[in-house]
Amino acid sequence: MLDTKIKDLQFPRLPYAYKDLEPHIDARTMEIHYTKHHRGYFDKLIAAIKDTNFTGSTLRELFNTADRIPAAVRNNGGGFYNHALFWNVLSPGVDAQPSGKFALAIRDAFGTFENMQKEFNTAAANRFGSGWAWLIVGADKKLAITSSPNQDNPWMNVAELKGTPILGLDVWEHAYYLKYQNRRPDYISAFWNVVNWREVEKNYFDTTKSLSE
Ligand code: MN3
Repeated sequence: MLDTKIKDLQFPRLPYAYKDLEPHIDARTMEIHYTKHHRGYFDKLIAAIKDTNFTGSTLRELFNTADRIPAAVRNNGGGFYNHALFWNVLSPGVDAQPSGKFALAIRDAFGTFENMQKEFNTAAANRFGSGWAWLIVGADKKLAITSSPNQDNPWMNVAELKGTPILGLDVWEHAYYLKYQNRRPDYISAFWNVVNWREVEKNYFDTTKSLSE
């Protein structure tokens, strides 16, 4: 997706039904989030690049120049990418936990799996206003936690900590307000019940492999 020309991007299918993440994330929130918010970022991105030089650009190129592109391109480009990643790292009926080399990499960076979750929870809870929390792979191939405001992400040249996001959590109120109202910490704890570790692990291996090439 990062290296596809923006004019060729497709709006992705949701890999499960709206109700499948209940009770942790409710069906109504999923439906609005996917069909209105995510779809909105996609449609506005396409509208924002129409008849500009950006039609032949990729998301990677936009993110590398995030501080120099129009706000509508940065915000909607980030919003499109971030949600596509987010849907894919969620899954109903998760049983798998991180294993093998990925579990070792978590221990190497954070001491324990629980410490990693704690650090992630703090990043997600303390992000003021709207934004995202991330588990990323740095250029040194080490795992780290960060967060970003609005629809920014760790690919962007403006990121506090740059890297490849392999797990993300949307902490915009639209992601949780219907079910959790102001209780963002409850939404964050519920999120861990629906993380698709197989997909996160795949993202980790794809990233470390491409950093070795
Ligand atoms: Mn959202």
